[in-house]
Amino acid sequence: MTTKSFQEHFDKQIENEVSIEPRDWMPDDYRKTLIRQISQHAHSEIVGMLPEGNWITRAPSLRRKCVLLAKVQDEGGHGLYLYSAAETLGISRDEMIEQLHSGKAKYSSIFNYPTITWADMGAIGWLVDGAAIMNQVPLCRTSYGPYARAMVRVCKEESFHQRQGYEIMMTLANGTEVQKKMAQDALNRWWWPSIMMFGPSDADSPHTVQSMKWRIKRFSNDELRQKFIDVTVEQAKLIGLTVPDPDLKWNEATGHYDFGKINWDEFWNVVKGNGPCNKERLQARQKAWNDGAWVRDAAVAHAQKRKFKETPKSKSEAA
Ligand code: FAQ
Repeated sequence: MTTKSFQEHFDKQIENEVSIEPRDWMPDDYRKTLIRQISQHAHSEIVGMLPEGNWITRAPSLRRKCVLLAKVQDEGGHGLYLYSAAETLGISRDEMIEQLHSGKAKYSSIFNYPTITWADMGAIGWLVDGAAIMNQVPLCRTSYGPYARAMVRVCKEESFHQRQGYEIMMTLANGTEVQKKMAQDALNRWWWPSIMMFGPSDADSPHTVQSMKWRIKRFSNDELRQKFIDVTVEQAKLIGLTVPDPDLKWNEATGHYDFGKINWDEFWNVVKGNGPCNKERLQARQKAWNDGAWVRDAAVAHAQKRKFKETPKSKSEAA
């Protein structure tokens, strides 16, 4: 087959919704885009463990502690599925980790904000996992098979995460004046960064058009952001909290909420490494990687030892 006929076959698969599998031919740029997106996604999951990990020892009850611990563990698991999905495209885990540690690879901007009160655990589950679900449910139908299949399980778990966060917010919002204030303060601080999670507006998103043609992305950044705002504003109302956007207004004609201007300078500043916690997050990841070196070395040594034991002896040795 020529490159042209490979390309035609690939285009047909995309058009007919036949998923692309690791051994299928695919254009170089499709492969590169997937490696970029899936590795960024994997990095986000494991960096995303840090802001919440900060509260495991200080959760207000044993129940809250168990739930938070399970959630943070799930995020680590999501990272593993995603690194494995990216590896099927021909990049190694070590290369991806190196790109994260050197600052070459991005991870979600949201995880560079601090978690200063217990209510932040509620806000992260409700808003950050809520935004992640909005973005990731369509990824269950993304054109690359291993990524789509990983997303099915991830989305089930994220949906539990979103509920546990909303439940924390509901409890605080129905609590004492101080607790309600704490919940409102967390919403005030996490609202805009959550809105930014969906990425730049469509006009400024260099990758959306091509990724949608390849059916990697099923919706644009702005479409998903709008869907998120429409459902989340109603959830805030239900628990008596106020979304910190004076321009937020239901638009009868469009059937959507109109919302205020997003501070894109803040977004790009955080993406470029200058957010409140970027340095701290990368240092924590580097430390975890260095501290775990002995575990990786031991696993390699063990695998080699087993392989040596299992290698069949030659005839002369056996005699
Ligand atoms: N932060 O042209 P686009 C989670 C970059 S998981 C940082 O729109 P694309 C679970 C983008 O990479 C959260 N960088 O790009 C959890 C590109 O840079 P490049 C992560 C961002 O790829 C919860 C440039 O800007 N989820 O939360 C961000 O078509 C709680 C231009 O942007 C995923 O990764 C950002 N927010 O669309 C864990 C989902 N947005 O590479 C723990 C999968 C954009 O050219 C606790 N990813 N950039 O240098 C996606 O859907 C897409 O990659 C987008 C970006 C939508 C993030």
